[in-house]
Amino acid sequence: MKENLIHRAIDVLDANFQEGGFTIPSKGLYPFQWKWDSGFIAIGLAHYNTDHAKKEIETLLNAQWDNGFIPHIVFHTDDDSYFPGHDFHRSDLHPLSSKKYKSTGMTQPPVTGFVLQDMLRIVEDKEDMLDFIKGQIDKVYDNHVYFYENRDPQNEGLVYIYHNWESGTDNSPVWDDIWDTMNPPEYTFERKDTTHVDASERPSKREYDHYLYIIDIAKQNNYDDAKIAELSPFLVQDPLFNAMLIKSNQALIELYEIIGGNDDKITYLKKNQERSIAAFNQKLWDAELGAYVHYDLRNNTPIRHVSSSSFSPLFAAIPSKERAEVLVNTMMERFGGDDKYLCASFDPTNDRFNPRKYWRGPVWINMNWMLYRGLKEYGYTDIAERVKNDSIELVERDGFFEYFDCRKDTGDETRKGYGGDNFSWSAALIIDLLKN
Ligand code: 2M8
Repeated sequence: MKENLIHRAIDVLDANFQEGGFTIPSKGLYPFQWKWDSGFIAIGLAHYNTDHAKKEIETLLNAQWDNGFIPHIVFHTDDDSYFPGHDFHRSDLHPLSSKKYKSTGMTQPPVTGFVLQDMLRIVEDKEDMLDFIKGQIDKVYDNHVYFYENRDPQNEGLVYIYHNWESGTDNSPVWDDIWDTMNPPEYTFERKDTTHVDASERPSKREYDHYLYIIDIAKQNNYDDAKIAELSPFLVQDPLFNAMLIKSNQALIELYEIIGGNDDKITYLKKNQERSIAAFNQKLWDAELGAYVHYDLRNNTPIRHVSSSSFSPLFAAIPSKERAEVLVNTMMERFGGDDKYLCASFDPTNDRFNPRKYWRGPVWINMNWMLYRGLKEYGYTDIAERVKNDSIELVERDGFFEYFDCRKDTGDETRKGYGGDNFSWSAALIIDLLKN
């Protein structure tokens, strides 16, 4: 069974690998290279095709801008089956954007640092991988410097995102609170996602109006970070995004220590790491909910909902042992009933929960992979095993889908997976879980 699932996962990844040396998340629905997808995909690839794993990271980092920024989508081809494409995003508006690659002007969670470390963990030929890392690591470091120097206007140690697409958890109910503060124009555009996936599983037209409006404001200011910080109606300190930065800081520190030299970089990372962890625990912890929450920097208010992002700090060793205990209890009480697979992407006890719609409730394999690792680190072996087994069971039964209904009994005779099929990070991370 295990070997068979690994083979099927490899088939998915190989079919999605493109001539240009990168892997699309899912055929039709997502036809380009996405930043955090690429990271998770490289982890899967490292188990069986080191060359492809390296290529995946290399092509992503080749699209880095001169200010250290790494975009969320790299438009390697002119495929017009995705909206909004490069002609809407117009990365050329920023004076330091890549002259070689068209991209978006927004980013995604900074996973690449810890991905490099995971690639080293996985491969047999450590020397060869370390050589590769030596050639790439400074680009990832520059990306972290970019975040600290441009995305932290109050110098708190926490970086902001200016768009829900930067969070990775695109239409989480968390953002509903922000949409309530906005009234964007009605845009006329042709959706492409709903030609690949049923509209009931995707964001609404009105939600897309909000998404496009925020980009318009950034474009009017040529994607200038200071202007965005001043003007964007969406400005959020996201626990998932900041946890990824912290996890990757730690990985970069440890990799630089193996490589030797680079003392100035290690010092810079350590200084920021300490500040970030302290600020994270101070500002994003909600004692009443017993969970980490998002902070709306534009409107100066916490967004008090529990989502799978609330648990991602476990993966980055952010909470103390005592706080981790409270956090895990919250998760088990709200998300962990016997009638459910771990872990829903949004609080099942909240009215906004929807078990089938995109980031509003379903289980996502990348979030489970991080949760599994975090729980294990803190000694919650049984719950970690449950997360791992639930992930494997869902994929085995429903297929390598993008997301899964978290209810064990859905009321339907036949279960199915949701969103895109043959989805790359579901395949990649199942390989890593099974080989673990
Ligand atoms: C989803 O996001 C894209 C926009 O970036 C979309 O809906 O069109 C999200 O799940 C995101 O986290 C993911 O990276 C991307 C590609 O898998 O799809």
